[in-house]
Amino acid sequence: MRMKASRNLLLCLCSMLALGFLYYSSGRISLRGWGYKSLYDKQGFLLKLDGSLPLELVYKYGNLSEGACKPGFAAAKMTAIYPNMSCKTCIIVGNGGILANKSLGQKIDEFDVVVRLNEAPVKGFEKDVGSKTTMRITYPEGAIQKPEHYETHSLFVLSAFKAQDFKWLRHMVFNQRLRSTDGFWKSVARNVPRGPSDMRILNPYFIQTASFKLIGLPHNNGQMGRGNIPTLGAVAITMALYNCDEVAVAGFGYNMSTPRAPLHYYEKIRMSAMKESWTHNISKEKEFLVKLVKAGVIQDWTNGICGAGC
Ligand SMILES: *[C@@H]1O[C@H](CO)[C@@H](O)[C@H](O)[C@H]1NC(C)=O
Ligand SMILES: *[C@@H]1O[C@H](CO)[C@@H](O)[C@H](O)[C@H]1NC(C)=O
Ligand SMILES: *[C@@H]1O[C@H](CO)[C@@H](O)[C@H](O)[C@H]1NC(C)=O
Ligand SMILES: *[C@@H]1O[C@H](CO)[C@@H](O)[C@H](O)[C@H]1NC(C)=O
Ligand SMILES: CC(=O)N[C@H]1CO[C@H](CO)[C@@H](O)[C@@H]1O
Repeated sequence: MRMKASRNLLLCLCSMLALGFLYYSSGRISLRGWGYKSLYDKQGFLLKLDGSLPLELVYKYGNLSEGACKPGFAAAKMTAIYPNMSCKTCIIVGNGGILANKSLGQKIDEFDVVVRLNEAPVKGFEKDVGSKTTMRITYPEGAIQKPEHYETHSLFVLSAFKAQDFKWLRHMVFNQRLRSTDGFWKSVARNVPRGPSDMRILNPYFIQTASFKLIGLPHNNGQMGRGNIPTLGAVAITMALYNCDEVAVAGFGYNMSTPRAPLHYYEKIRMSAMKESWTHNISKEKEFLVKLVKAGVIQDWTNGICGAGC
């Protein structure tokens, strides 16, 4: 009796193994017409690693050896248990003259979040740059100086690059007089018509990430200054890449082969007036922007980043 039982068990095990092998190999070589869906694609990569992961991660991880660190894994799993169905589109409106006379205003206003930089005006330019401003990211020297030139509703976001920028913000929040402009490289705004609840400080993480991780500027032993400060535009794009589902830009890119074209959309200064920058590395930053546009990470609505080149 015992013999028979174990022989039956063996038989059962054998057929299960055989079935298991058939199941496995049918997936492996993708035989058609077997009546069930393959676990593998035509190249033999695992298709169904984990249903709660987005397909591109499933593909990626199907190839990873066991124990390898899986980038984005925790975030993807969190999204599965804390779903957020709202999807946000953002546009960063740069200040470039390339925005002039393109009538993009209406399209810009359709974005959920419209980010503007420094003193870029809206009033009088609505047709080209839109009328909506969700947030205006600035540093003290770039902030709009005349209170009446601020739009009525927007978040005022300080991108602080140096210690005294925080002092400046404190003066703006508490409506205190600034004693001197010492430490600023240009005259700064003396009044920002925003209540404290409409003010924010941009997480410096985005400056650091833009500078060292994305653009690849030199660390200079931790000294911020010569050639390693990202432009505000690059910082804003980085912030958007971390916070938005889709990111577009407009008004980016200076074209030095058109020296007579306007530098900014709101003033008559020409491209040829642009000064060499001591702090920024424009060519290195351009490589970064071109990479983003080429890969389709961001959409460039004025086509100034690549021109005819991408
Ligand atoms: C998986 O590995 C194969 C062979 O090493 C490689 O050709 C393929 O690009 C890899 N696929 C992914 C999604 O990493
Ligand atoms: C935009 O149009 C205005 C009015 O037609 C013109 O004066 C200006 O030069 C144009 N700007 C550009 C950059 O084409
Ligand atoms: C910009 O970066 C490039 C490549 O790293 C370097 O050769 C060049 O000197 C830098 N320019 C400035 C102005 O820092
Ligand atoms: C710069 O302008 C020239 C001349 O109009 C044009 O051929 C080129 O594509 C432009 N480059 C960019 C990056 O826009
Ligand atoms: C489930 C969840 O977290 N939903 C949030 C998604 O994001 C929107 C706005 O960004 C919130 O209003 C929801 O509460």
